[in-house]
Amino acid sequence: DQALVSIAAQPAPIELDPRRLALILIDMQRDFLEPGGFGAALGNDVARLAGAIEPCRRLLASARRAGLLVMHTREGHRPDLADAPPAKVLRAPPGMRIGDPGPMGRILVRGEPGHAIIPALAPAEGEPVIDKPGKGAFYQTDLDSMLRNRGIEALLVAGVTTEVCVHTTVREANDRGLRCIVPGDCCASYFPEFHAAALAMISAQGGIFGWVTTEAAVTQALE
Ligand code: TIU
Repeated sequence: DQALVSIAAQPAPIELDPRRLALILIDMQRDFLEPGGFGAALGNDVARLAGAIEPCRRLLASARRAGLLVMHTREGHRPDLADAPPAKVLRAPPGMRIGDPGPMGRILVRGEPGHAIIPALAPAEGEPVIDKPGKGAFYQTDLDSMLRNRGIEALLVAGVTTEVCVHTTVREANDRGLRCIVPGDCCASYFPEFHAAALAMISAQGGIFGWVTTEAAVTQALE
């Protein structure tokens, strides 16, 4: 089939129909990437995530050029915090919890400046933005219906953080029968060793959760 593309990946190259492939960019929000947000409130060095921005920008451009379905997620909660589990809220110190005021507005709350996707990766008109209360993009969201309605069979999953929201989403998608391809350079973690281990876990055992690749390999395949 001439419509198929082959992406170089670990543990093996993967052949895909780009009409059934979507890109989902996970949580490239100011709350995780900039000082004063949720990521920093949890005690992390947010500068560790900056390296993923430029690869994500190139990946996004390639996906748009190839006409893929492009989706974005944002982790966050209702302003009344009714959807925020106490177990999640109480994990940060008082004054730095979800809903508390910070330099980018209330931490991890929808509609606040910190909740926004960083300007370099701003969603384009018509690209679905999925607001999710948890780590996985399928939990309490419309994502499953959106993928079914578009006949999507495979996902390029990128964003932050590798071992938390990217991994949870890959695991959820894999159990739903979707093939997941993760460009590792388009992901980042506050813990470099977790980033490396999380990618290794995906492609181990013959690709137990999916395939690991790079932005360049995806871009080349989609050209
Ligand atoms: N803390 C951390 O590494 N990640 C999150 O809390 N959320 C996402 O990964 N988006």
